[in-house]
Amino acid sequence: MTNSLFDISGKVALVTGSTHGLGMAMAKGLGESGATIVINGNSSQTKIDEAVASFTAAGIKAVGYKFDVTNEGDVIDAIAAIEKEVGVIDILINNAGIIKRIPILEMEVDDFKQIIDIDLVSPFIVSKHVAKGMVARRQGKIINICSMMSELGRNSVGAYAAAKGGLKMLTKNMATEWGRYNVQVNGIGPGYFATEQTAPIRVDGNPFNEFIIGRTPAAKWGDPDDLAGAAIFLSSKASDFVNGHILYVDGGILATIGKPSNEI
Ligand code: GCO
Repeated sequence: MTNSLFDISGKVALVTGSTHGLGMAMAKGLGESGATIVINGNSSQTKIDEAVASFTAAGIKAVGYKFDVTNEGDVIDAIAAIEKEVGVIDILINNAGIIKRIPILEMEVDDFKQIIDIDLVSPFIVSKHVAKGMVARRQGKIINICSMMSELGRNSVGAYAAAKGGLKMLTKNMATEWGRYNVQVNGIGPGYFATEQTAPIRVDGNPFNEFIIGRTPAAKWGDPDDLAGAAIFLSSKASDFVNGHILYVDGGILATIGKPSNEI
């Protein structure tokens, strides 16, 4: 007897920025639970095709759409094509994002604006146009990928923190406006995960690598597959009365002030 609470079979899930990293891992988790996955990227059709091929080889129904999540015209056209060719979007994960690690005093305004554009404005754009259908159908799930930086600051990631802090509050506002139409909007806040994005700060001997392992009660970097459970939960019936919540999957970082490095 399997519990249907977590059953997302037959649902269509659009995951932005899902050709690699955390987006791909969450998309894979939803696909292995029976959802049809819409892979998105904007840098390379080859990467999209490779991601679709890897999902298909794993028995996951997947299709790819290349579009720029910061361009409203692109997003409108892509959503229309997806809903015509694949089916209505039941689940949206706003994962696409970038980071630039530059101290505020050295950061150019254009760099700051680019981070805000991709990491905060694009979830607004994509959600606005996907939610129109969800609200009309009185059903939908939206998950915004937040961050430790939705709650904490850190040297050199000021623009990213501003975007991810804003995304936390945008999530709560979407939940406020669309909850009455049975559209649940929540966030996932990943801790520190072993991905391409964190590779530069994860190298052996980098003090930050040791710092994060010491700062995380689980005493390790997260594996991208550790996010699948949270994505499935927030995409399924099991979370129908969860709204405006940021689910942190961080190995316990936000639970602690950390410990002195010499603690036994
Ligand atoms: C950094 C990291 C973080 C993580 C993640 C933490 O430079 O501090 O890249 O931003 O990627 O966002 O939740």
